Amino acid sequence: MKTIDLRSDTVTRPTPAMREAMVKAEVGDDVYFEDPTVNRLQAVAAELLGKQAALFVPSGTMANQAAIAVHTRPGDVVLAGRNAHVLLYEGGAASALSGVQIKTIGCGGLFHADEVRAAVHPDEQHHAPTTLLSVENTHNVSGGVVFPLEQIRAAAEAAREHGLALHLDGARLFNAVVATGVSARDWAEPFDTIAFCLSKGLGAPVGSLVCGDEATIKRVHRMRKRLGGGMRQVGMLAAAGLHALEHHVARLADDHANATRLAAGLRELGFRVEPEPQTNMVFFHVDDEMAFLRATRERDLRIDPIRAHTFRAVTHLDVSAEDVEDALERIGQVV
Ligand code: TLP
Repeated sequence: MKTIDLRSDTVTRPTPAMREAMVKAEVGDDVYFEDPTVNRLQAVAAELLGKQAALFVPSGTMANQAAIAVHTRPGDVVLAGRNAHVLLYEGGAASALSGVQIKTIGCGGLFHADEVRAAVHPDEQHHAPTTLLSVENTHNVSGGVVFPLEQIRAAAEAAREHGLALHLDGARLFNAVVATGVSARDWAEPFDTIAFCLSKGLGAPVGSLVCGDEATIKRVHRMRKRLGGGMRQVGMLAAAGLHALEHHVARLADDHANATRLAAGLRELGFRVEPEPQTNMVFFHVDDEMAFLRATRERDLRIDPIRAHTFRAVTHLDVSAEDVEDALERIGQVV
């Protein structure tokens, strides 16, 4: 039986065409700025997002944390949506490495401008300075929901009124692009820095980019070195990223259609699916998590719980429409 892995879109393996691009990549020592493929990827990413510069980093976590480090000083407060990845899933890096406190606002990962205004501490000695607003789009733990653009713009305006810097955790930015038709450039416009991942739905084996203006990216570059993320002949990985940006963006629509189909099928089987999938994630309620986990694993179906009684199924490059039907059949045997 074929294993169907819906745990995350991080599990994708490079396609034969991507592997070929990787093998053929021209390389050099990137710490000396001499890797032509990395340089090309960074130029393409900066152009796509409408920013002056971009930096290739090993992971989404390093992208976010290097950006947080350059926008803040120890003791500062960073505002972020509830259950933000930067708070929950990055090993405590924001407090351990940057010494900042993350204060969550809003509901379901989203928030409004007035919630930003209300959360900023007064500029007074008792309070820690609030210096950064971090937005996650699409929002992972809320079910891959898209943060509406107008709401981002209003929140960004509120943040600017108080002198906050703005960071976008756009690990799955291109899912938002494909789901809405809004360009990456438009999504990126309100932000000083944007992190996006090549290694999720885009299907590259590794890598993320941080985009922003020249001066900020120069500081992120120094931070990458400090974090041990200075890499050498990584053109082979950058080639995978270039291939992903060229060939794997439009096809994210297939993942979204597969998620919609999976949600419908789960409902037919009696599961409560919430929220309605907007991108490539399906969250559904299960009473007995352990029994469901065991029974699905026995059928070579991998889906993990994301919190009590809630499973997250993520569609991606290595899951076809047939696999979704197959997965539903296996789940049907379980219930
Ligand atoms: N998310 C992973 C796990 O860490 C939970 C996943 O399977 O979804 N921002 C967001 C919104 C993310 O979802 C992730 C990864 C990251 C940042 C971090 O990326 P990596 O794993 O490359 O450090």
